[in-house]
Amino acid sequence: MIAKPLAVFLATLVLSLNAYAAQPAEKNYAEHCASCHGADRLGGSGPALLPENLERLRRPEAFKTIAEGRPASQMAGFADKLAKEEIQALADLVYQPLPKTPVWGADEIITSHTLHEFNPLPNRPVFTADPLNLFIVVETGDHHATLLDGDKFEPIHRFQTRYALHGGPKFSPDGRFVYFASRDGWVSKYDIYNLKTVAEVRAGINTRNVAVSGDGKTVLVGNYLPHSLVLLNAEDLSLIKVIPTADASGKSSRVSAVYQAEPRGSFVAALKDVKEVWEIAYAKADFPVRRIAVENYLDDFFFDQSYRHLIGAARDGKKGQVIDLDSGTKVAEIELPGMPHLGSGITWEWQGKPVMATPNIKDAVVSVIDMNTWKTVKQIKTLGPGFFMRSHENTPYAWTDGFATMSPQSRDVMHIIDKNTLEVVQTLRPIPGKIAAHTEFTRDGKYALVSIWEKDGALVIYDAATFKEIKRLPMNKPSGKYNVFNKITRSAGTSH
Ligand code: DHE
Repeated sequence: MIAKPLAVFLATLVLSLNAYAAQPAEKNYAEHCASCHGADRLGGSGPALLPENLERLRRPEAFKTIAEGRPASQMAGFADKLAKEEIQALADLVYQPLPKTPVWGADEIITSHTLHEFNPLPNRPVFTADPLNLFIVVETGDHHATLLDGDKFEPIHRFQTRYALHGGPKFSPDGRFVYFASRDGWVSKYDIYNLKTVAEVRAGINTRNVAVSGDGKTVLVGNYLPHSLVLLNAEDLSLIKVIPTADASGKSSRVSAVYQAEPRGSFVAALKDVKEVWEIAYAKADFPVRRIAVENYLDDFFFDQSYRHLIGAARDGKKGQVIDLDSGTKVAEIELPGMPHLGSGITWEWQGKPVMATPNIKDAVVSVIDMNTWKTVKQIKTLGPGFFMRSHENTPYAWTDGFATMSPQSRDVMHIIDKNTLEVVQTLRPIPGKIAAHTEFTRDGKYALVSIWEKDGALVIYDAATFKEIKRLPMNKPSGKYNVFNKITRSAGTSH
Protein backbone atom coordinates (compact mmCIF):
# COMPACT_ATOMS: atom_id res chain seq x y z
CA MET A 1 0.00 0.00 0.00
CA ILE A 2 1.55 3.35 -1.03
CA ALA A 3 1.00 6.29 1.32
CA LYS A 4 -1.26 8.98 -0.19
CA PRO A 5 1.31 11.80 -0.46
CA LEU A 6 3.74 9.39 -2.18
CA ALA A 7 1.03 8.25 -4.65
CA VAL A 8 0.24 11.89 -5.45
CA PHE A 9 3.96 12.57 -5.90
CA LEU A 10 4.33 9.57 -8.27
CA ALA A 11 1.25 10.52 -10.28
CA THR A 12 2.55 14.08 -10.62
CA LEU A 13 5.96 12.73 -11.64
CA VAL A 14 4.40 10.50 -14.35
CA LEU A 15 2.33 13.44 -15.62
CA SER A 16 5.32 15.75 -15.76
CA LEU A 17 7.44 13.06 -17.46
CA ASN A 18 4.72 12.64 -20.07
CA ALA A 19 4.58 16.38 -20.53
CA TYR A 20 8.37 16.37 -20.83
CA ALA A 21 8.21 13.57 -23.45
CA ALA A 22 5.54 15.43 -25.46
CA GLN A 23 7.44 18.71 -25.40
CA PRO A 24 10.52 17.74 -27.42
CA ALA A 25 8.45 16.31 -30.30
CA GLU A 26 6.66 19.62 -30.76
CA LYS A 27 9.87 21.55 -30.25
CA ASN A 28 11.72 19.32 -32.67
CA TYR A 29 8.91 19.64 -35.15
CA ALA A 30 9.08 23.46 -34.98
CA GLU A 31 12.86 23.39 -35.32
CA HIS A 32 13.36 20.75 -38.02
CA CYS A 33 10.09 20.12 -39.87
CA ALA A 34 7.94 23.25 -39.88
CA SER A 35 9.94 25.14 -42.51
CA CYS A 36 9.00 22.57 -45.19
CA HIS A 37 5.88 20.88 -43.83
CA GLY A 38 4.26 24.01 -42.33
CA ALA A 39 3.97 25.05 -38.67
CA ASP A 40 0.39 23.74 -38.80
CA ARG A 41 1.43 20.44 -40.52
CA LEU A 42 -0.66 21.37 -43.55
CA GLY A 43 2.33 21.18 -45.88
CA GLY A 44 4.53 23.67 -47.69
CA SER A 45 7.30 22.65 -50.04
CA GLY A 46 6.97 19.25 -48.32
CA PRO A 47 3.76 17.24 -47.96
CA ALA A 48 1.11 17.74 -45.27
CA LEU A 49 1.79 15.61 -42.19
CA LEU A 50 -1.70 14.61 -41.10
CA PRO A 51 -3.06 11.11 -40.38
CA GLU A 52 -5.45 11.45 -43.34
CA ASN A 53 -2.55 12.13 -45.72
CA LEU A 54 -0.23 9.51 -44.26
CA GLU A 55 -2.58 6.54 -44.50
CA ARG A 56 -0.30 4.97 -47.10
CA LEU A 57 2.89 5.42 -45.05
CA ARG A 58 3.39 2.70 -42.47
CA ARG A 59 4.75 3.94 -39.12
CA PRO A 60 8.11 2.14 -39.33
CA GLU A 61 8.50 3.71 -42.75
CA ALA A 62 7.77 7.16 -41.24
CA PHE A 63 10.50 6.55 -38.63
CA LYS A 64 12.93 5.52 -41.36
CA THR A 65 12.09 8.58 -43.47
CA ILE A 66 12.74 10.95 -40.54
CA ALA A 67 15.96 9.14 -39.66
CA GLU A 68 17.37 8.65 -43.13
CA GLY A 69 15.57 11.18 -45.32
CA ARG A 70 13.96 10.49 -48.65
CA PRO A 71 16.18 9.91 -51.67
CA ALA A 72 15.79 12.27 -54.64
CA SER A 73 13.84 14.82 -52.57
CA GLN A 74 14.61 17.77 -50.29
CA MET A 75 13.87 15.59 -47.23
CA ALA A 76 17.06 15.26 -45.19
CA GLY A 77 17.72 12.55 -42.58
CA PHE A 78 17.85 13.49 -38.87
CA ALA A 79 19.57 10.42 -37.39
CA ASP A 80 22.70 12.49 -36.63
CA LYS A 81 20.74 15.29 -34.92
CA LEU A 82 18.00 13.48 -33.01
CA ALA A 83 17.94 10.53 -30.64
CA LYS A 84 15.96 7.43 -31.62
CA GLU A 85 13.26 8.28 -29.05
CA GLU A 86 12.97 11.81 -30.45
CA ILE A 87 12.55 10.45 -33.97
CA GLN A 88 9.90 8.02 -32.73
CA ALA A 89 8.11 10.87 -30.90
CA LEU A 90 8.11 12.92 -34.12
CA ALA A 91 6.77 9.95 -36.09
CA ASP A 92 4.00 9.55 -33.47
CA LEU A 93 3.23 13.26 -33.56
CA VAL A 94 2.48 13.36 -37.27
CA TYR A 95 -0.10 10.59 -36.88
CA GLN A 96 -2.03 12.64 -34.25
CA PRO A 97 -5.15 14.39 -35.60
CA LEU A 98 -5.07 18.19 -35.40
CA PRO A 99 -7.13 19.66 -32.55
CA LYS A 100 -9.16 21.78 -35.01
CA THR A 101 -10.26 20.84 -38.53
CA PRO A 102 -8.04 22.89 -40.84
CA VAL A 103 -9.59 25.41 -43.20
CA TRP A 104 -8.83 25.26 -46.93
CA GLY A 105 -11.25 27.56 -48.71
CA ALA A 106 -11.19 29.97 -51.62
CA ASP A 107 -8.61 32.29 -49.99
CA GLU A 108 -6.11 29.50 -49.34
CA ILE A 109 -6.62 28.07 -52.83
CA ILE A 110 -6.11 31.45 -54.50
CA THR A 111 -2.97 32.13 -52.43
CA SER A 112 -1.46 28.79 -53.44
CA HIS A 113 -2.07 29.35 -57.16
CA THR A 114 1.20 29.59 -59.12
CA LEU A 115 1.60 30.29 -62.81
CA HIS A 116 5.01 29.02 -63.90
CA GLU A 117 4.54 30.12 -67.54
CA PHE A 118 2.77 33.40 -68.26
CA ASN A 119 3.01 33.38 -72.04
CA PRO A 120 1.55 30.70 -74.30
CA LEU A 121 4.17 28.18 -75.39
CA PRO A 122 4.37 26.82 -78.98
CA ASN A 123 1.69 24.28 -79.90
CA ARG A 124 4.12 21.69 -81.28
CA PRO A 125 6.29 19.13 -79.55
CA VAL A 126 9.95 19.98 -78.94
CA PHE A 127 10.74 16.29 -79.64
CA THR A 128 10.07 13.85 -82.48
CA ALA A 129 7.61 11.10 -81.60
CA ASP A 130 3.96 10.31 -82.31
CA PRO A 131 2.27 12.71 -79.85
CA LEU A 132 -0.69 10.34 -79.55
CA ASN A 133 1.41 7.31 -78.72
CA LEU A 134 3.17 8.83 -75.74
CA PHE A 135 2.94 7.42 -72.24
CA ILE A 136 3.12 9.26 -68.96
CA VAL A 137 4.64 6.83 -66.44
CA VAL A 138 4.25 7.84 -62.79
CA GLU A 139 7.22 6.77 -60.69
CA THR A 140 6.14 6.96 -57.05
CA GLY A 141 9.52 5.78 -55.70
CA ASP A 142 11.05 9.24 -56.00
CA HIS A 143 7.97 11.25 -57.06
CA HIS A 144 8.84 11.68 -60.71
CA ALA A 145 7.10 11.03 -64.02
CA THR A 146 8.63 9.84 -67.28
CA LEU A 147 7.38 10.83 -70.71
CA LEU A 148 7.89 7.75 -72.88
CA ASP A 149 7.92 7.36 -76.65
CA GLY A 150 5.39 4.56 -77.21
CA ASP A 151 6.92 3.46 -80.53
CA LYS A 152 10.60 3.29 -79.60
CA PHE A 153 10.01 2.67 -75.88
CA GLU A 154 12.60 5.32 -75.08
CA PRO A 155 12.19 7.91 -72.33
CA ILE A 156 11.90 11.45 -73.77
CA HIS A 157 12.01 13.33 -70.48
CA ARG A 158 11.85 12.66 -66.73
CA PHE A 159 10.55 15.31 -64.34
CA GLN A 160 9.73 15.83 -60.67
CA THR A 161 6.10 15.68 -59.59
CA ARG A 162 4.42 16.65 -56.34
CA TYR A 163 4.72 14.19 -53.45
CA ALA A 164 2.49 11.09 -53.62
CA LEU A 165 0.48 11.33 -56.81
CA HIS A 166 -2.53 9.05 -56.78
CA GLY A 167 -5.09 8.18 -59.44
CA GLY A 168 -4.70 8.52 -63.14
CA PRO A 169 -3.41 11.81 -64.51
CA LYS A 170 -5.98 13.30 -66.91
CA PHE A 171 -5.22 14.61 -70.42
CA SER A 172 -6.66 17.63 -72.22
CA PRO A 173 -8.89 16.49 -75.13
CA ASP A 174 -6.07 17.10 -77.68
CA GLY A 175 -3.53 15.23 -75.54
CA ARG A 176 -1.13 18.16 -75.21
CA PHE A 177 -1.57 18.81 -71.50
CA VAL A 178 -1.72 16.43 -68.56
CA TYR A 179 -3.17 17.23 -65.12
CA PHE A 180 -1.79 15.48 -62.03
CA ALA A 181 -3.29 15.38 -58.52
CA SER A 182 -1.35 14.56 -55.37
CA ARG A 183 -2.91 13.11 -52.23
CA ASP A 184 -1.95 16.45 -50.64
CA GLY A 185 -4.28 18.41 -52.88
CA TRP A 186 -1.79 19.82 -55.36
CA VAL A 187 -3.01 19.93 -58.94
CA SER A 188 -0.32 20.48 -61.59
CA LYS A 189 -0.79 21.19 -65.27
CA TYR A 190 2.07 19.90 -67.42
CA ASP A 191 2.67 20.89 -71.05
CA ILE A 192 3.83 17.68 -72.72
CA TYR A 193 4.82 19.43 -75.97
CA ASN A 194 7.12 21.87 -74.14
CA LEU A 195 8.15 19.57 -71.27
CA LYS A 196 7.17 22.16 -68.66
CA THR A 197 4.89 22.43 -65.63
CA VAL A 198 2.82 25.49 -66.50
CA ALA A 199 0.56 26.02 -63.48
CA GLU A 200 -0.12 24.62 -60.02
CA VAL A 201 -2.69 25.11 -57.32
CA ARG A 202 -3.44 23.46 -54.01
CA ALA A 203 -7.15 22.66 -54.18
CA GLY A 204 -7.45 20.77 -50.90
CA ILE A 205 -5.59 19.25 -47.99
CA ASN A 206 -6.46 15.66 -48.78
CA THR A 207 -7.57 15.17 -52.34
CA ARG A 208 -9.18 12.17 -53.97
CA ASN A 209 -8.82 12.78 -57.69
CA VAL A 210 -9.33 15.18 -60.60
CA ALA A 211 -11.38 15.14 -63.80
CA VAL A 212 -11.03 17.30 -66.91
CA SER A 213 -14.25 18.28 -68.70
CA GLY A 214 -14.89 16.85 -72.17
CA ASP A 215 -14.61 20.35 -73.67
CA GLY A 216 -11.22 20.79 -71.98
CA LYS A 217 -12.29 24.01 -70.27
CA THR A 218 -12.65 23.04 -66.62
CA VAL A 219 -11.03 20.78 -64.04
CA LEU A 220 -12.98 19.41 -61.08
CA VAL A 221 -11.17 18.28 -57.93
CA GLY A 222 -12.79 15.97 -55.36
CA ASN A 223 -11.56 16.33 -51.75
CA TYR A 224 -11.67 14.26 -48.58
CA LEU A 225 -10.48 17.27 -46.58
CA PRO A 226 -12.14 19.74 -46.59
CA HIS A 227 -15.48 18.36 -47.74
CA SER A 228 -15.57 20.06 -51.11
CA LEU A 229 -15.46 19.96 -54.86
CA VAL A 230 -13.20 22.59 -56.39
CA LEU A 231 -13.81 23.82 -59.90
CA LEU A 232 -10.79 25.24 -61.73
CA ASN A 233 -10.22 26.93 -65.03
CA ALA A 234 -8.30 24.33 -67.10
CA GLU A 235 -6.33 27.06 -68.90
CA ASP A 236 -4.37 28.33 -65.89
CA LEU A 237 -5.83 26.40 -62.92
CA SER A 238 -7.33 29.58 -61.45
CA LEU A 239 -10.25 29.05 -59.12
CA ILE A 240 -13.79 29.20 -60.52
CA LYS A 241 -15.58 28.14 -57.37
CA VAL A 242 -15.59 25.94 -54.30
CA ILE A 243 -18.67 23.74 -53.98
CA PRO A 244 -19.13 22.51 -50.39
CA THR A 245 -20.33 18.90 -50.41
CA ALA A 246 -23.31 18.44 -48.11
CA ASP A 247 -26.73 16.86 -48.47
CA ALA A 248 -30.01 18.81 -48.30
CA SER A 249 -30.03 18.56 -44.48
CA GLY A 250 -26.56 20.09 -44.30
CA LYS A 251 -24.66 16.88 -43.42
CA SER A 252 -21.28 17.29 -45.06
CA SER A 253 -19.38 14.56 -46.86
CA ARG A 254 -16.03 13.58 -48.28
CA VAL A 255 -15.93 13.11 -52.05
CA SER A 256 -15.22 9.50 -53.06
CA ALA A 257 -14.33 10.22 -56.67
CA VAL A 258 -15.13 12.48 -59.60
CA TYR A 259 -15.08 11.69 -63.33
CA GLN A 260 -16.09 13.49 -66.47
CA ALA A 261 -18.91 12.06 -68.59
CA GLU A 262 -18.34 13.75 -71.93
CA PRO A 263 -21.37 12.23 -73.72
CA ARG A 264 -23.55 13.77 -70.97
CA GLY A 265 -21.71 17.11 -70.89
CA SER A 266 -21.20 16.65 -67.17
CA PHE A 267 -18.95 15.75 -64.28
CA VAL A 268 -20.25 13.01 -61.99
CA ALA A 269 -19.14 12.83 -58.34
CA ALA A 270 -19.91 10.24 -55.66
CA LEU A 271 -20.08 11.29 -52.03
CA LYS A 272 -18.69 9.04 -49.34
CA ASP A 273 -20.64 10.03 -46.22
CA VAL A 274 -24.06 10.86 -47.66
CA LYS A 275 -26.07 8.68 -49.98
CA GLU A 276 -25.94 10.92 -53.02
CA VAL A 277 -24.33 11.08 -56.45
CA TRP A 278 -23.96 14.53 -58.00
CA GLU A 279 -24.06 15.39 -61.67
CA ILE A 280 -22.62 18.81 -62.54
CA ALA A 281 -23.26 20.18 -66.04
CA TYR A 282 -19.95 21.71 -67.05
CA ALA A 283 -21.23 23.59 -70.10
CA LYS A 284 -24.10 25.36 -68.29
CA ALA A 285 -23.85 28.73 -66.57
CA ASP A 286 -23.04 28.47 -62.87
CA PHE A 287 -22.43 24.71 -63.09
CA PRO A 288 -25.75 23.49 -61.63
CA VAL A 289 -25.66 20.42 -59.38
CA ARG A 290 -28.20 17.64 -59.86
CA ARG A 291 -28.47 15.42 -56.78
CA ILE A 292 -29.28 11.75 -57.28
CA ALA A 293 -30.24 9.79 -54.15
CA VAL A 294 -28.65 6.33 -53.93
CA GLU A 295 -29.29 3.41 -51.56
CA ASN A 296 -25.76 3.01 -50.25
CA TYR A 297 -22.64 5.13 -49.90
CA LEU A 298 -20.37 4.91 -52.91
CA ASP A 299 -16.62 4.56 -52.53
CA ASP A 300 -16.01 4.69 -56.24
CA PHE A 301 -17.69 4.07 -59.55
CA PHE A 302 -17.26 3.57 -63.21
CA PHE A 303 -19.42 4.07 -66.33
CA ASP A 304 -20.59 1.87 -69.16
CA GLN A 305 -19.29 2.98 -72.58
CA SER A 306 -22.44 5.05 -73.26
CA TYR A 307 -22.10 6.83 -69.90
CA ARG A 308 -25.79 6.20 -69.22
CA HIS A 309 -25.11 3.79 -66.36
CA LEU A 310 -22.97 4.36 -63.33
CA ILE A 311 -21.68 1.21 -61.65
CA GLY A 312 -20.79 2.00 -58.05
CA ALA A 313 -19.20 0.04 -55.22
CA ALA A 314 -19.27 0.49 -51.46
CA ARG A 315 -16.42 -0.71 -49.27
CA ASP A 316 -18.71 -2.45 -46.77
CA GLY A 317 -20.96 -4.12 -49.33
CA LYS A 318 -20.71 -7.26 -51.41
CA LYS A 319 -22.99 -5.73 -54.01
CA GLY A 320 -22.44 -2.93 -56.47
CA GLN A 321 -25.26 -0.62 -57.50
CA VAL A 322 -26.14 0.24 -61.09
CA ILE A 323 -27.70 3.69 -61.41
CA ASP A 324 -29.43 4.85 -64.57
CA LEU A 325 -28.20 8.44 -64.77
CA ASP A 326 -31.07 9.49 -67.07
CA SER A 327 -33.85 8.47 -64.68
CA GLY A 328 -31.74 8.83 -61.53
CA THR A 329 -32.87 5.41 -60.27
CA LYS A 330 -31.14 2.19 -59.28
CA VAL A 331 -31.77 -0.40 -61.97
CA ALA A 332 -29.78 -3.35 -60.63
CA GLU A 333 -27.40 -4.75 -58.06
CA ILE A 334 -24.31 -6.64 -59.13
CA GLU A 335 -22.12 -9.21 -57.39
CA LEU A 336 -18.76 -7.72 -56.44
CA PRO A 337 -17.53 -10.14 -53.77
CA GLY A 338 -14.29 -8.49 -52.74
CA MET A 339 -14.62 -4.79 -53.55
CA PRO A 340 -12.97 -3.58 -56.71
CA HIS A 341 -10.40 -0.81 -56.77
CA LEU A 342 -12.57 0.87 -59.37
CA GLY A 343 -11.10 2.72 -62.21
CA SER A 344 -10.04 -0.89 -62.65
CA GLY A 345 -13.17 -1.88 -64.59
CA ILE A 346 -13.01 -2.49 -68.33
CA THR A 347 -15.61 -3.54 -70.91
CA TRP A 348 -15.73 -5.61 -74.12
CA GLU A 349 -18.17 -7.52 -76.34
CA TRP A 350 -18.65 -11.15 -75.31
CA GLN A 351 -20.98 -13.42 -77.26
CA GLY A 352 -22.62 -10.37 -78.80
CA LYS A 353 -23.30 -8.57 -75.53
CA PRO A 354 -21.39 -5.98 -73.54
CA VAL A 355 -19.63 -7.24 -70.43
CA MET A 356 -17.65 -5.47 -67.74
CA ALA A 357 -14.84 -7.05 -65.78
CA THR A 358 -12.95 -6.04 -62.69
CA PRO A 359 -10.58 -7.62 -60.18
CA ASN A 360 -11.50 -7.43 -56.48
CA ILE A 361 -9.13 -6.06 -53.83
CA LYS A 362 -10.16 -8.60 -51.19
CA ASP A 363 -10.96 -11.74 -53.21
CA ALA A 364 -8.86 -13.63 -55.74
CA VAL A 365 -11.44 -13.40 -58.50
CA VAL A 366 -12.12 -11.30 -61.55
CA SER A 367 -15.87 -10.59 -61.83
CA VAL A 368 -17.30 -10.62 -65.35
CA ILE A 369 -20.78 -9.09 -65.55
CA ASP A 370 -23.29 -8.98 -68.41
CA MET A 371 -24.19 -5.31 -68.83
CA ASN A 372 -27.62 -6.04 -70.33
CA THR A 373 -28.90 -8.23 -67.48
CA TRP A 374 -26.33 -7.15 -64.84
CA LYS A 375 -25.89 -10.84 -63.92
CA THR A 376 -22.48 -12.35 -63.23
CA VAL A 377 -21.28 -14.31 -66.23
CA LYS A 378 -18.23 -15.74 -64.52
CA GLN A 379 -15.91 -15.28 -61.59
CA ILE A 380 -12.47 -16.06 -62.94
CA LYS A 381 -10.17 -17.42 -60.21
CA THR A 382 -6.75 -15.81 -59.95
CA LEU A 383 -3.76 -16.52 -57.69
CA GLY A 384 -4.44 -13.43 -55.58
CA PRO A 385 -6.68 -10.34 -55.30
CA GLY A 386 -5.79 -7.70 -57.88
CA PHE A 387 -5.87 -3.93 -58.29
CA PHE A 388 -5.88 -3.29 -62.03
CA MET A 389 -7.18 -4.85 -65.22
CA ARG A 390 -6.47 -3.61 -68.71
CA SER A 391 -7.13 -4.53 -72.32
CA HIS A 392 -7.45 -2.88 -75.74
CA GLU A 393 -9.88 -3.09 -78.67
CA ASN A 394 -7.15 -4.73 -80.81
CA THR A 395 -6.26 -7.59 -78.48
CA PRO A 396 -8.28 -10.68 -77.51
CA TYR A 397 -6.70 -10.63 -74.04
CA ALA A 398 -7.14 -8.77 -70.75
CA TRP A 399 -4.25 -8.50 -68.29
CA THR A 400 -4.72 -8.41 -64.52
CA ASP A 401 -2.34 -8.33 -61.55
CA GLY A 402 -2.55 -10.03 -58.15
CA PHE A 403 -0.75 -7.75 -55.71
CA ALA A 404 -3.61 -6.26 -53.69
CA THR A 405 -2.87 -8.31 -50.55
CA MET A 406 0.87 -8.52 -51.24
CA SER A 407 0.70 -12.28 -50.87
CA PRO A 408 4.07 -13.79 -51.87
CA GLN A 409 2.32 -16.34 -54.08
CA SER A 410 0.61 -13.75 -56.25
CA ARG A 411 2.18 -10.31 -55.95
CA ASP A 412 4.64 -11.04 -58.74
CA VAL A 413 2.18 -12.43 -61.28
CA MET A 414 0.39 -11.02 -64.28
CA HIS A 415 -2.54 -13.12 -65.46
CA ILE A 416 -3.60 -13.01 -69.09
CA ILE A 417 -7.29 -13.77 -69.66
CA ASP A 418 -8.83 -14.71 -73.01
CA LYS A 419 -11.76 -12.31 -73.49
CA ASN A 420 -13.71 -14.98 -75.46
CA THR A 421 -13.27 -18.09 -73.32
CA LEU A 422 -12.93 -16.15 -70.03
CA GLU A 423 -10.07 -18.47 -69.05
CA VAL A 424 -6.62 -17.55 -67.77
CA VAL A 425 -4.43 -18.56 -70.70
CA GLN A 426 -1.06 -17.50 -69.32
CA THR A 427 0.43 -16.43 -66.00
CA LEU A 428 3.60 -14.39 -66.34
CA ARG A 429 6.09 -13.76 -63.57
CA PRO A 430 8.09 -10.84 -65.03
CA ILE A 431 10.61 -10.85 -62.13
CA PRO A 432 9.96 -13.65 -59.64
CA GLY A 433 9.43 -12.24 -56.14
CA LYS A 434 8.99 -8.63 -57.31
CA ILE A 435 5.60 -6.90 -57.50
CA ALA A 436 4.09 -6.92 -60.99
CA ALA A 437 1.27 -4.43 -61.46
CA HIS A 438 -0.80 -2.24 -63.75
CA THR A 439 -0.74 -2.89 -67.48
CA GLU A 440 -1.37 -0.37 -70.24
CA PHE A 441 -1.35 -0.93 -73.99
CA THR A 442 0.20 1.06 -76.79
CA ARG A 443 -2.07 3.06 -79.06
CA ASP A 444 -2.39 0.12 -81.53
CA GLY A 445 -2.80 -2.50 -78.80
CA LYS A 446 0.27 -4.43 -80.00
CA TYR A 447 2.37 -4.04 -76.86
CA ALA A 448 1.56 -4.28 -73.16
CA LEU A 449 3.59 -2.31 -70.60
CA VAL A 450 3.77 -3.78 -67.09
CA SER A 451 5.19 -2.15 -63.93
CA ILE A 452 7.64 -3.82 -61.62
CA TRP A 453 6.43 -1.81 -58.63
CA GLU A 454 9.69 -1.67 -56.67
CA LYS A 455 12.30 0.99 -55.90
CA ASP A 456 14.71 -0.85 -58.20
CA GLY A 457 11.77 -1.58 -60.48
CA ALA A 458 11.24 -1.49 -64.21
CA LEU A 459 8.80 -1.14 -67.01
CA VAL A 460 8.59 -4.44 -68.83
CA ILE A 461 7.29 -4.29 -72.38
CA TYR A 462 5.61 -7.37 -73.85
CA ASP A 463 4.46 -8.30 -77.32
CA ALA A 464 0.72 -8.49 -76.57
CA ALA A 465 0.15 -11.39 -79.01
CA THR A 466 3.05 -13.70 -78.10
CA PHE A 467 3.54 -12.56 -74.45
CA LYS A 468 7.31 -12.37 -75.12
CA GLU A 469 9.27 -9.66 -73.33
CA ILE A 470 10.77 -7.24 -75.83
CA LYS A 471 12.32 -4.56 -73.61
CA ARG A 472 12.94 -3.65 -69.99
CA LEU A 473 13.48 -0.07 -68.77
CA PRO A 474 14.73 0.53 -65.22
CA MET A 475 12.36 2.76 -63.21
CA ASN A 476 11.82 3.84 -59.60
CA LYS A 477 8.61 2.19 -58.35
CA PRO A 478 6.58 2.85 -61.48
CA SER A 479 2.87 2.78 -60.60
CA GLY A 480 0.42 3.66 -63.37
CA LYS A 481 1.23 4.45 -66.98
CA TYR A 482 -1.15 6.27 -69.26
CA ASN A 483 -1.26 6.22 -73.06
CA VAL A 484 -2.41 9.52 -74.57
CA PHE A 485 -4.47 8.01 -77.42
CA ASN A 486 -6.17 5.32 -75.32
CA LYS A 487 -7.14 7.88 -72.71
CA ILE A 488 -8.40 10.67 -74.94
CA THR A 489 -10.41 8.25 -77.09
CA ARG A 490 -11.74 6.55 -73.93
CA SER A 491 -10.69 3.07 -75.02
CA ALA A 492 -12.95 0.37 -73.55
CA GLY A 493 -9.84 -1.41 -72.27
CA THR A 494 -8.59 1.28 -69.93
CA SER A 495 -9.63 3.69 -67.16
CA HIS A 496 -11.20 6.96 -68.25
FE1 DHE B 1 -6.03 3.92 -55.96
C1 DHE B 1 -6.84 5.14 -59.07
C2 DHE B 1 -9.12 4.85 -54.82
C3 DHE B 1 -5.35 2.49 -52.95
C4 DHE B 1 -2.88 3.23 -57.03
N1 DHE B 1 -7.66 4.81 -56.78
C5 DHE B 1 -7.77 5.28 -58.08
C6 DHE B 1 -9.04 5.92 -58.23
C7 DHE B 1 -9.69 5.87 -57.02
C8 DHE B 1 -8.82 5.15 -56.12
C9 DHE B 1 -11.04 6.46 -56.67
C10 DHE B 1 -9.54 6.54 -59.52
C11 DHE B 1 -9.07 7.97 -59.56
C12 DHE B 1 -8.71 8.47 -60.94
O1 DHE B 1 -7.96 7.78 -61.65
O2 DHE B 1 -9.15 9.56 -61.28
N2 DHE B 1 -7.06 3.69 -54.18
C13 DHE B 1 -8.32 4.11 -53.95
C14 DHE B 1 -8.75 3.70 -52.64
O3 DHE B 1 -9.86 3.95 -52.11
C15 DHE B 1 -7.68 2.88 -52.05
C16 DHE B 1 -8.15 1.41 -51.90
C17 DHE B 1 -7.29 3.36 -50.63
C18 DHE B 1 -6.61 4.71 -50.64
O4 DHE B 1 -5.45 4.73 -50.31
O5 DHE B 1 -7.22 5.72 -51.00
C19 DHE B 1 -6.60 3.02 -53.10
N3 DHE B 1 -4.41 3.02 -55.14
C20 DHE B 1 -4.34 2.51 -53.90
C21 DHE B 1 -3.05 1.93 -53.63
O6 DHE B 1 -2.66 1.38 -52.57
C22 DHE B 1 -2.26 2.03 -54.88
C23 DHE B 1 -2.01 0.63 -55.43
C24 DHE B 1 -0.89 2.72 -54.65
C25 DHE B 1 -0.97 4.21 -54.41
O7 DHE B 1 -0.43 4.94 -55.25
O8 DHE B 1 -1.56 4.62 -53.41
C26 DHE B 1 -3.21 2.82 -55.77
N4 DHE B 1 -5.04 4.14 -57.73
C27 DHE B 1 -3.75 3.79 -57.95
C28 DHE B 1 -3.41 4.06 -59.34
C29 DHE B 1 -4.58 4.58 -59.95
C30 DHE B 1 -5.57 4.64 -58.90
C31 DHE B 1 -2.06 3.79 -60.00
C32 DHE B 1 -4.78 4.99 -61.42
C33 DHE B 1 -5.12 3.75 -62.20
C34 DHE B 1 -5.44 3.99 -63.66
O9 DHE B 1 -4.92 3.24 -64.49
O10 DHE B 1 -6.22 4.89 -64.00
